[in-house]
Amino acid sequence: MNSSDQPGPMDPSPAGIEPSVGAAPGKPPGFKPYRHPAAGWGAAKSVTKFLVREGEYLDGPRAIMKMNHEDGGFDCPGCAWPDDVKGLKLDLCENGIKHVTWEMTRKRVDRAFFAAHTVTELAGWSDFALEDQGRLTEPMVYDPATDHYRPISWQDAFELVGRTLRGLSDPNRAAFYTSGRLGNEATFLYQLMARELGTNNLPDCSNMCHEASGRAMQAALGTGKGTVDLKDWESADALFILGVNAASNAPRMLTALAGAHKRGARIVHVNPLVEAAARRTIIPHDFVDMALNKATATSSLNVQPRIGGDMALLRGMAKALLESARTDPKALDTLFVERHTSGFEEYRAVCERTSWEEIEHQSGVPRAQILRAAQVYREADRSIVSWCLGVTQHEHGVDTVREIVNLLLLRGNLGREGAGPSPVRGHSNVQGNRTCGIDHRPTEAFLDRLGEVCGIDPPTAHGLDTVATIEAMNRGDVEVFVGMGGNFALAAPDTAYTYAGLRNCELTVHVSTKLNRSHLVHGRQALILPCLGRTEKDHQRGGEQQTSVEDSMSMVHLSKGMKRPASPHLLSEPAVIAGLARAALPDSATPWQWYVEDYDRIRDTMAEVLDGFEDFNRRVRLPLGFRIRQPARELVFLTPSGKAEFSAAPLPDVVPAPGTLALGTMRSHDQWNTTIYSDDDRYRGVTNLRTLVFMNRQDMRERRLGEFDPVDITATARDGSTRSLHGYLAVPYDIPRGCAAGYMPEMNVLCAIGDYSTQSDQPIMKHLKVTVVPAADRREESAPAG
Ligand SMILES: Nc1nc2c(c(=O)[nH]1)N[C@H]1C(S)=C(S)[C@@H](COP(=O)(O)OP(=O)(O)OC[C@H]3O[C@@H](n4cnc5c(=O)[nH]c(N)nc54)[C@H](O)[C@@H]3O)O[C@H]1N2
Ligand SMILES: Nc1nc2c(c(=O)[nH]1)N[C@H]1C(S)=C(S)[C@@H](COP(=O)(O)OP(=O)(O)OC[C@H]3O[C@@H](n4cnc5c(=O)[nH]c(N)nc54)[C@H](O)[C@@H]3O)O[C@H]1N2
Ligand SMILES: [Mo]
Repeated sequence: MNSSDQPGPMDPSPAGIEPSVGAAPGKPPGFKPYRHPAAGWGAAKSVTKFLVREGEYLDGPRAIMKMNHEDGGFDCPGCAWPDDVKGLKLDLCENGIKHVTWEMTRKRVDRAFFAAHTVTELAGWSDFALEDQGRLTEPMVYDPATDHYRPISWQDAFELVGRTLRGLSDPNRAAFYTSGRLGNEATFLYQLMARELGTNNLPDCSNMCHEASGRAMQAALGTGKGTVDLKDWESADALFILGVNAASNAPRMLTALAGAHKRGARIVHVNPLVEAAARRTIIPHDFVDMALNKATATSSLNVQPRIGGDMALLRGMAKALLESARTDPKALDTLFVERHTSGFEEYRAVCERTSWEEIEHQSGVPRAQILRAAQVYREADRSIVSWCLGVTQHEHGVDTVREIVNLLLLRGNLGREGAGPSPVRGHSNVQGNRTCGIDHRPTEAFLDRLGEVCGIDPPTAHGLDTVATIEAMNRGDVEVFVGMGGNFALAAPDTAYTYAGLRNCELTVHVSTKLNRSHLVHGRQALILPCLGRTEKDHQRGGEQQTSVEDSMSMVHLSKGMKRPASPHLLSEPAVIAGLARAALPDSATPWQWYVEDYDRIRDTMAEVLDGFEDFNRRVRLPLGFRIRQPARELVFLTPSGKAEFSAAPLPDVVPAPGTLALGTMRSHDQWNTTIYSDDDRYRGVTNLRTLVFMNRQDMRERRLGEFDPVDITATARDGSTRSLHGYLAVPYDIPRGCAAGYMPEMNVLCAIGDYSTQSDQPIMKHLKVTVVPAADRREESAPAG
């Protein structure tokens, strides 16, 4: 626990940005390398502490027994890792439990709370303190006269939104954001509402997350998704895990890694940091191992490239493979390459042209180690490459994911058991959101089907993504912002600029479960619309409803809440959307209310619009749901050539200029995106500290920095503008020279709005160009923000 649960005055940084949580005064920060296995008793202890703090030690475990069940349970909102197909019903993790308990808290934010605190006062609270107030209970509207949120009826709230939307000169002056929690049925209604209004302005958290993966795989394989499932994970001979902190962010992957190790598969982790999942683990539901405190290794080889060095490393592995093919006829799957791919010769040529010197320099990995990784790959019959944000949130994220695919194609690691690309998606339904229509660049085929089935005339012009929405709000081109979940103000890059954009809106609307920063950084008019969480019963006219979600491996299944709603005034997300739509589109022929009475009706329409959703209502009720057809898995490539496409991009220059560092922003173990549970980061050995920067010891020595010395961090954007954070503490860490790391969302202050990838439009959140200097060197004129 930390003192940030004590509301305290903000410390306005030069950019006027409130810090999130910092070291607890009176509680000195700690740093001691973590030497225990991941998960195991450390996780069990942490869960117990958390349940006690939240007062949920009775209901918490009961809910957890219901989570991720084959039928009747709700889908864990913690991450998008799939449920075990072999009927193992209790593949739980510490962070999933924390996430669920956080939603189920007994604490409430009611009208008395809002009457007692002005918005200006709340803006001075830490983000932890805001969410820690508990669940929102009724719709609230901002009253500028008193600077308080006050209650408003649902009807009046809908009418306010409807009126404002109807008053816009152009529907493209509104933007509809989605955070990846939203169930499929609500997602479908949401995009239908936006398109019936006449806009494709559907920014989503994917724009900051896996956009690069989707674009790369679409171009290479004709599908935006991974092609493997858990069964494949269980039969792979080699697993390559790039740029993911699995023990914290996809903890159930530990089960797959431990299982792989036990059956003799090899596991290569590629990460500038050696994260906990790259060492060893004790799986909590493995009772024998728990009792004996017996850890299983989860890594055969750890490779630490520089930040952004993955593409060069992958290129090196491919080059090594092509070189060994001269003497080893089995190194390449030539038959597969001939039959199923196009562009191989160009790719071979680019690999030959790329020198080992360049590969070593750009990856930061010695050739001998690249050869070892290549050997693991060459010796495996079946390989899976898995990745997350360490690969995507870069300028060249698309090229890097394509290089992953290139490498897989060379050995025919596609379309057969135990092999293929496997991106680890983020939010529990972010993949389902895209499948069900949240896309600012929808295909014509999708729009045609939608228009035909739903009797609307959808707009064809592409809409705004996250970055473009922020820019448009600042220009005054977007006047209404609707956030369907999430915490846009903090999750988005360039905090000061994003705040200014939201404040420049005529109306901001947030559909949320908990109070967060985005409610306080608001437009001239503002609404907070509280909704049911995934753990709660959703009762509609047609009885109790279930919603469907899609996991990282394209399995679609139902989720059913079992808790009594946090307040009788909450509406489900589909009901909120239907209310908004009816108010905004009074002449709509869409049967909004009828849909909400029984979600089977929404699913019937979805079955007609969405590819792979035929017979949706029946198939989603099968014990584990159903898997969306994956043409690439069947070696059917919906690409222009009808084949899997190699790409032959040159290596980008990712080496930091002298005196600068490449800084990656990431999550701690004790947070869920913008929700911070505590100031600890157990697996990295940190206690009571979030305002830190991990640095290589030599980089620290060069700057005459010792452990916990305060520093100023200044990022220089592409346009030359600078943004700074002051008083962060330097922490020596096993990270390559020239690299640094720290926590999101606080470090979004440093991430310029213009610094997004030209390949994916994703903000480059893992590759900020910074200087770090002792805080004493602070110069007065530093850092005007964007
Ligand atoms: N408990 C918990 N679970 C979560 C979340 C959460 O916040 N908390 N968030 C969810 C969401 S939305 C997402 S998208 C995922 C995010 O899951 P992750 O991708 O694990 O998220 P990050 O914490 O950003 O960590 C990125 C990892 O990339 C590494 N990295 C940084 N730069 C590079 C690089 O250049 N190359 C390589 N190879 N690695 C690099 C970092 O060291 C770190 O290990 O997790 C999901 N699950
Ligand atoms: N610098 C930096 N910034 C990043 C990242 C990074 O790695 N570095 N990662 C990016 C990534 S991968 C992502 S996905 C985004 C995340 O961005 P978002 O999805 O916008 O943020 P979250 O923190 O997940 O949203 C938390 C809020 O969601 C609401 N909520 C929770 N459950 C529900 C629910 O069931 N329904 C509704 N309606 N609301 C609910 C609660 O009010 C809570 O406050 O952040 C991005 N930002
Ligand atoms: Mo994400």
